[in-house]
Amino acid sequence: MADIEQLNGDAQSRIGAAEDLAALEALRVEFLGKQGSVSALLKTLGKMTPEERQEQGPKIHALREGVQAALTARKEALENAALESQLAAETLDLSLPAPGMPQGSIHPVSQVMDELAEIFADLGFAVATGPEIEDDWYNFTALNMPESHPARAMHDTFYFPDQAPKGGKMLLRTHTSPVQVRTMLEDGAPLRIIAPGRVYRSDSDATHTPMFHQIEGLVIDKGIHLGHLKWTLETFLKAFFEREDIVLRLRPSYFPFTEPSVEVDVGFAIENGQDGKGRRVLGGSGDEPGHGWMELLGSGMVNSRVIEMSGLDPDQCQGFAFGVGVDRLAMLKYGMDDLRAFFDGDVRWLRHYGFSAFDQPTLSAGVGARA
Ligand code: 2U9
Repeated sequence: MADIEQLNGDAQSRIGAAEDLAALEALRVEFLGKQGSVSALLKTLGKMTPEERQEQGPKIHALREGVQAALTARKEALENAALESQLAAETLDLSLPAPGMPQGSIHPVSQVMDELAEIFADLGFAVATGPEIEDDWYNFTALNMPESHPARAMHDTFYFPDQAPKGGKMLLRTHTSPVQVRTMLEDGAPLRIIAPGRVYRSDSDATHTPMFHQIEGLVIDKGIHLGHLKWTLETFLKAFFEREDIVLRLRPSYFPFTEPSVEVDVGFAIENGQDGKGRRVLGGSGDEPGHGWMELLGSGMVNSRVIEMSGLDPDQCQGFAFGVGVDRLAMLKYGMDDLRAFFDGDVRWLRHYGFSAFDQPTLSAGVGARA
């Protein structure tokens, strides 16, 4: 009897203290294996008198079951602990860059698009998108450029050979303006949207690529006037270039979709034909000493015929619109000088001018802040 209790106590405490599965297996063999101490006790039952067996049998069987249960419980505990430590060691943060792998980068055009969306979201503008393959009604006619209108020649257009469903011509959009026409037809007034995206013109030299990026803005409401346009552009450009000393000059111009139309120049300081960073200034007219103007964007009050063709009443609502090349904005802000390099996919250029995925533009950190 004393043997059984002693053996049980010994087995339970050693099994409970087994440090790994190998140690536990050794204990199983020591107690329950063929030559094991518990098995040896079981064998003694055969040599006992029936009375002894009746008394000792249940105790020895209980001992064996208790040892077996302790082995099973300890095995489960050790396996769970092993799994926990494996899971902890193999933690994988999928949001981190893969170690040893080549790093991708965010293209300056994508970065500037994100910066613009952030700036205009703060001014209450929603982002609108639409198809890059358009028909000529949305791209031209609705924008006051009817068939045979000379203004159509201002855009060198890529046409498709097939006809549009309504009989017109299919084309690659030459500006993002058809997105605003579609949004006006669908949502009506009031409206405050920006339409960023790819546009296509048959044009190719150092400053023109057949595909480029535009962002256009449109505000439609009651009582909108040129003052709203000027304030919006000033606020946008100050946020984008992250400086308060931005001065604008509005010059009369002509676009078929706006009346009046204004081209907007940004003022900058010139010292000896150079800007503040020592770069030679190109295109500055320099009509004031120490100061030059750079043409940046086009804009105007939306032509009443465009408002009408977009399903709204020009006596009830007015609007302003503007358009600017995103690639050009990126070149000015981040100092690239050749537009064609934007679309070469040269990894050295991308590594140099690209952004980290962590450089998320936010107004609080400054839209151009690098992480
Ligand atoms: C609607 C009505 C009016 C958008 C406008 C411009 C002036 C403009 C150019 C800037 C450089 C194109 O990328 S660029 O070559 N854009 O000068 N865009 S007003 O006017 C609209 C748009 C939509 C319904």
